[in-house]
Amino acid sequence: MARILITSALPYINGVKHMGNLAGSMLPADVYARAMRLLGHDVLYICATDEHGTPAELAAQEAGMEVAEYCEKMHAAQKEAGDHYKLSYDYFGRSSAASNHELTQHFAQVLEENGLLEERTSQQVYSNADGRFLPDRYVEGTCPNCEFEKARGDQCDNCGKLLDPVDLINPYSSVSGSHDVEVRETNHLYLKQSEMSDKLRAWVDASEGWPVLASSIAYKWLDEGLRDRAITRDLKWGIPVTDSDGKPRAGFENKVFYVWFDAPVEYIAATKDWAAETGGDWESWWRTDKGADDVEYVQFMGKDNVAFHTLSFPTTILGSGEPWKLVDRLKAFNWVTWYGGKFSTSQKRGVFMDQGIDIAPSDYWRWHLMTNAPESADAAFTWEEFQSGVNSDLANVLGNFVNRITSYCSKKFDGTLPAGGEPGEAEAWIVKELETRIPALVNYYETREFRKAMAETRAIWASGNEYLTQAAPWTHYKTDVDQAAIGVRTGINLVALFGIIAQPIIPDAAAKILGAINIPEENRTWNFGDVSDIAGLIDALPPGLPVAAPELLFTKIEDEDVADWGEKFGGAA
Ligand code: B3M
Ligand code: ZN
Repeated sequence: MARILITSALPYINGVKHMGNLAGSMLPADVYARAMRLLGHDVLYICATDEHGTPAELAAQEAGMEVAEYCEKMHAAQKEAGDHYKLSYDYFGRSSAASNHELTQHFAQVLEENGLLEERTSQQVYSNADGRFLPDRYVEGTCPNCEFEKARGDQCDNCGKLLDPVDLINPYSSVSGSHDVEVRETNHLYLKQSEMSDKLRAWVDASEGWPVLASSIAYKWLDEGLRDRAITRDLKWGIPVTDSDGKPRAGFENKVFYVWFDAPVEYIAATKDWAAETGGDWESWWRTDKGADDVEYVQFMGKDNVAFHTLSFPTTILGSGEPWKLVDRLKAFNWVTWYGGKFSTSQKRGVFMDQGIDIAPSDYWRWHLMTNAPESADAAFTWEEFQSGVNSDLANVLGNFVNRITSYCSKKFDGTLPAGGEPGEAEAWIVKELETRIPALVNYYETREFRKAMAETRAIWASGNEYLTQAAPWTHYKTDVDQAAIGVRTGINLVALFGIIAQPIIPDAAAKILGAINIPEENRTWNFGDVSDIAGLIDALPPGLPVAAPELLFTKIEDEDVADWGEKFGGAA
């Protein structure tokens, strides 16, 4: 039994996330957490809302709310959305929590003591109309390179050149549109990442089990040379910059820490809050001097977050000189696209988590998004594939199997698991099938290869239908009830097995299946025992066990549904 700490990238606070966000961090983390729990590991799955930064302030302003009030409301909305999709967080925290203020300020302090922070002056665009300094991407103007008139301060979308907002010609605020902007000097704390680069490279070199997507991003940044970066911002909402005595730092009274400095620290702070609520021992998960040595820490995230998790946050951790746990395994995802394009709220393209749940049960989304996980490349969502995956895999393969054999058992064997009969050729076939497939399935989960884990799951379900074709209890029933009995008994044992392996992906349907055949909670774990005894596994249930057909498991998605959804949420153009 291992101790596994799991975090998924913190969803940003400014709105309920779309299906692509769900697929690229929270959902796979949840599926992994569930599988590892079933395998008997001690799992802690932590997530939180990421609540600071300019976009939060602007979203609150647009909603006509105080930012604190807005964040509270959106945190609740995101928590609810997560519940709808059965995300089994052990704790869902908030980066604005007191614990994170304290810990973020602590990290800044030790970094400063270690000589890794420095105050530097820079020039930044200030908008008089908005009464705020503007982050680079909120300044627009004419590109000095190509004369495109709507270039953003960080980059020109027309010619692609990376820009500095102070170089824009005729700059204006994209928040208010006001041209009443000026360049002002401002002081910030810089984290000297450049000085940490050898240490970081050594750590990346020593890492194991990162997908190429993650390590190649880390090396790209290391090879280009790490730049020192400002970890403070001229904003009101955020974590105040303090001195060692806890008082506001002189000259930083109107500044806060940069959102990407405090957000990853929230992984730790949320664990502290989890511990305060549950009596758990947070240090045993995070401090290598307090027992976290034997913890395997796995992070899930989209590819745009990789640099922050492989370089920035590790700079904070390593730079602190304190014995904090660093990530061991990092699972990064590409994008889910909407028919090959971008999700867009304003253009009504794509489905967001709060809408999805009114369209289809969470199991359908979970199955579809995991079978199409954007692991090795971007993956396009289409309603057509959503329909075909649900209909063929869930309804036809799994649903049909379960329904066929449980109904037959109800009808011909009074709804009790029959005794009698001897295993024959068909049973030998399914045993052989499962002897390779079950270990493969477990292995894919352990290595977080989700598409393969899903494909293996589907193949195991499909082997059940093949088994029934071979065993054909309905044919034998008339002449040899015992021969029929072994087919039904094996079939019902397979129903149990199929429900048990379905749990991480489609927990609701799995619970219905396992409930209908009365599998006690304690027998639903992945204690598959010795795979050399698959024969025992498929004859484990006690004869006499009451068996019923579950209520309807999966309703098929009709073509009209697809047409209707395409109209409402965008689809094939
Ligand atoms: N909030 C993800 C994003 O908004 C970001 C993740 C933080 S993880 C510490 O792109
Ligand atoms: Zn340009």
